[in-house]
Formats: sequence, structure tokens, C-alpha cells
Amino acid sequence: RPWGTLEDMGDGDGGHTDVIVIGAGFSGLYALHRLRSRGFSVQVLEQADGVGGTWYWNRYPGARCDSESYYYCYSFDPELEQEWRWTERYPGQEEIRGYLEHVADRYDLRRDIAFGVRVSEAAWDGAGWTVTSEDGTSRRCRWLVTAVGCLSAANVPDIPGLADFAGEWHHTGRWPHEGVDVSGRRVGVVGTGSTGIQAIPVLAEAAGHLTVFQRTANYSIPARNAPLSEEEMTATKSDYAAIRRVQQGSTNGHPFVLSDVDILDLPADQRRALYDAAWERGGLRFRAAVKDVLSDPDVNADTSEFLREKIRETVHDPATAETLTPRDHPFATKRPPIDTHYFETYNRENVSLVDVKADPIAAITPDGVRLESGAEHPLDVLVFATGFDALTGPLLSFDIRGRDGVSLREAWREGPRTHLGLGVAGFPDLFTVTGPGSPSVLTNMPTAIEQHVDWIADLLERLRATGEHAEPTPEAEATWASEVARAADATLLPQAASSWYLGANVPGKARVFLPYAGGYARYRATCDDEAAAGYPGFGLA
Ligand code: N01
Repeated sequence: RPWGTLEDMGDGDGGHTDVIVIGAGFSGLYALHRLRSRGFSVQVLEQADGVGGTWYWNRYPGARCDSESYYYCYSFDPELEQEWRWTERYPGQEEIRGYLEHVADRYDLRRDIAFGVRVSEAAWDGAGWTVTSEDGTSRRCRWLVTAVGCLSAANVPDIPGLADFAGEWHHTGRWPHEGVDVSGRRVGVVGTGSTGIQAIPVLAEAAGHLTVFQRTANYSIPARNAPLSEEEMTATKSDYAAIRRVQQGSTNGHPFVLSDVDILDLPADQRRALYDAAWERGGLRFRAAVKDVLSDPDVNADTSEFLREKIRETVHDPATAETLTPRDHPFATKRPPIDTHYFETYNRENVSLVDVKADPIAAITPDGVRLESGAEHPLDVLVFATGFDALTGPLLSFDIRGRDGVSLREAWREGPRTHLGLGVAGFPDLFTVTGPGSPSVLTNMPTAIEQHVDWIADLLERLRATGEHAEPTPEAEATWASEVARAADATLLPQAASSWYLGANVPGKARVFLPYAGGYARYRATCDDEAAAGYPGFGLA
């Protein structure tokens, strides 16, 4: 081993491996498989007692992926693609978790995963990393790979009185495994993002009464979920190579070809027909059907109005429809939810909508929610579909210390800075899968994850051969920060003032556009150029 020093440091009481990977979701499982296949010893540390990451924790009613099953999966092994059988157009949480369990078994991954291990600290000491878990065990490694997810740090709003609530409350991202019995009970949901929009129709079916506390009205497109037939699966399986090629060349890592029709040049009836067809197909494909919807304000205004009209058509009560109509941000500048009977749910007798932008939540009382006007909403169960401290939250949930003991929290006080979303100046030999500054949440995640992990594996092979360390240079980081800002500013995305893309959903969080909006294909080419040039931005030494 050219680096030679790790053994000299001695083992932590938990031993040492070439690489420690934190997290056993889509990223961590693939990192383990890929790095092991390149001859690295790997230890994965996972706080849960099973694999799945996001899909382990998010067990709320209606939890389902918004990407379609045939491409929301790994592409690294054609045999895996051929043998797995998805049952629905959009896979439910249990099915995705089952898929990841299958992957863990099929590639014999579990023997290198320590479950129930919550990392509290990771510190670099000149030779490698010491990773300490909450039970006091320390493990050592040469390279540290974080695979902690982008949306895994639950954001529970700090509302006075929550501790005194006499009913039960849950965040959707930490839903009890045994489920929550809402039948016949008075249920409140705070939040109408992708999660709330999935959960609300399902909760409404079972609850005695459901009260939705909405702060920002949202656009939503029908998912049009349906069982997948044998014929559809067979056709997909015979087409996989072509599907993957389209994904690799795309903006979002989806296998959709973006429309090249200038919609505003069409006569009104043709434009309407295009929208109607996209609406009928449903899902995230809707966005791909409208060229420039995220860059041309006039196109977006037209599309947004079509979607507002759909809300008015669907919701019977005009006042409720008006409250549900988004007017403060252009379509898709917040992540567009997709739904199954979301707006229809407000036609049910047992559902009511409360506009907490007009009348904010003042407190949680033992009996329920009290608004600033004094209005009281008695509840038995309160559900927070209030999202996540996105991208940075998972990385700052434990103490990462790099060169000279500097913490990542200090380094990112003014907002995160990375090179390519993959590494941080001052933190040698640390690699952040889907970190801030990567396209991650703006893409189909498994596609982005495979690209990251493959790229990191190539770099680790080089470091193993040469004994060099990799640490992004401050110059490369500054250049990438400008590119991330430029890419966001070339779109309408920053116009959604309350977006979690900007960190705006977490009080006190720095306002920095977090993911890279320049598109997956362009990002991949940038990473490839960095590698081909000998990793100049990673300051190999
Ligand atoms: O969270 P969100 P999410 N008082 O932050 C409201 C992915 N995802 O869990 O907009 C009142 O989007 C908040 O209001 P506002 C997907 O990328 C994927 O729904 O800040 N309301 C908003 O309405 C998604 O974008 C899938 O004004 C409060 C909601 O809570 C991301 O996860 C499924 C509040 C939070 O919306 C996050 O989605 C689900 C307060 N104090 C999610 N605080 C699949 O693909 C927050 N809100 C399966």
C-alpha cells in the first residue's frame, strides 16, 4: 500500500478499512458495491436497522416515487435490470425498499454494513479519517464517503406548545413503522409540498376529519399511476440500453426527450391540445412537454395559468379553489409535486383547508392548533409534512472536522461551498455523494448517484496508486460556486422565494441556491473533463 500510514495510526476500536461510507441508501449501497469491486475494503455505517435510506424512513401514507419505476433504479448491471419486476408506473415506498433489500442481498452487501450505528464525528488527522459513532466506537479509514442523502434531515417547525400537544404528532420523514391509526380521528396536516400532496388524499380516506394547514399553494400534475403490464415491462426491458442513453444525455436524468416546440408560436387550439395531451400523460413528463418552461417567463406564465385553470375546474367550492391556486411563484420553480386525486380531495365532506399564510399558526395547544386570529382547530393527530433541511442538513447533523480541526459547520457558515458537489476545501479525502452544488435533487437520483460514485471510484483508484491526497482548492471551489449561481440565475428557479432549493424553508439557513441547475449532461461532462485533466480542482498532492 503506497500510503502506508493508516496501519501505523493503529486501529480504532472498531477497526479500519480503506473507505468508510456513511449511509446505506441508494448511494451507500452502490458505493459499497462499486468500491468493493475495485478492490477496496469498505465499511458502511448506517443509523437505521435496515437498508433504504430515504425509502427506509419515509413510510407515510401515500409515499411513492415521483420518478417512474423503470428508470428510478440502478443501471450498473443489465442482469439486475432484467430480473427485477416493477409492478406500478410509480413505485411505492415498500416496493423501492424491497428493491434495495434485494440489491443488498444479491450483491452480498450486508456483511460490510454496520446497522444501528449513528455517526457523531468524523475527523481528519493528516493520514486519514477517524469516524466515531454515538456508542463511542471509533473506526479509521483512508477515504471518507458521505452517502447521507439530500432530504434526510427532518424539518419540524419550532411552533410554541408542541411539547404539550395531548394527541400524537409525526413528521412524515420519521413515520412510525407500525403505522398510525387515523381512522375516525381528527387529523391535521401542515405542509403542501410533494409529501403533503401525496399523503393528504390517502389520509382523507381514513380520517374522521382532515384539516390541511396550507402556507403556500402549490401546482400539481396528476401522476396517472397504474399497474405495469407484462407487455410494458417486456418492452422496457428490451429497450433498456436506449433508455439509459437518453438519460445520460438529458437535463434531469429522466429518459424524456424535451419538446422543441415553441408553445407561444402555436395557435390557441394547438397550444391547448399540447397542454391537454401532457396533462393526460401526467407526471414529471408534463414539464418536458413545454420547451423553456423554466427559462422563459412568458412561457411559464402561460403554463402556470393552464394549471391554475385545472384547479378551478377540479375544486367545486370557488373560495377553496382560490386558496389552492398558486400565485406567488412560477410553475416548477419549487419542485413540482405530482398527485393522485389531490385537488379532488378538497371536494370531500370530511376535508377542510386552512390558509395559514393569511392566518398563521400561533401555537399548538394540548387540544390542537391555534391560529393568530384565535381560531382553534382541535386535533387528535398532527402530521408535519414540512420537509427537510435539504442537502446541507444531513452533512451537518454530525461533526465533520478537516484540516486544523476546522468544522464543516464553520466552513459553511455563509452557505455551502464545494467543488462539483463532490469535495470541500479544507477536508482532504472526503467525498460527498450528491452534495450541495451537485445536480442531485434536480435529477433522477439513482442516475446522479451512479455517476458520482463511479467518478469517485476512479479518483480513489488513482489516489491508491499514487499515494496522493485529494483536497479541492479554494480557487476551484470559488469557480464552482460562481457556476452554480450562474446556472440557477439562467433559470426562473430562484424566483420561488420560499423554496428549499434556496435554503429558505429553514429559519436562519444561509440563502444559497443549493443544487446545480446547469443540467445533468453538462455536469457529467464537467466531471469527466476534471478527471481527464488530472483532477486540477482537487489539488492532488
Ligand atoms: O417538503 P417541502 P416535502 N408552517 O419543503 C410547509 C422530495 N420528495 O417533504 O412552501 C406552515 O417541499 C411548506 O410551506 P412553504 C421532493 O424533492 C419526493 O413535501 O415553505 N407550513 C411546504 O408547503 C420534494 O420537493 C417525493 O410556505 C410550513 C411544506 O411544508 C422534497 O422531497 C415525495 C411550515 C414543505 O414542503 C421535499 O418535499 C415527497 C410552517 N412552519 C418528497 N414549515 C417522491 O418522489 C414548512 N411548511 C416520492
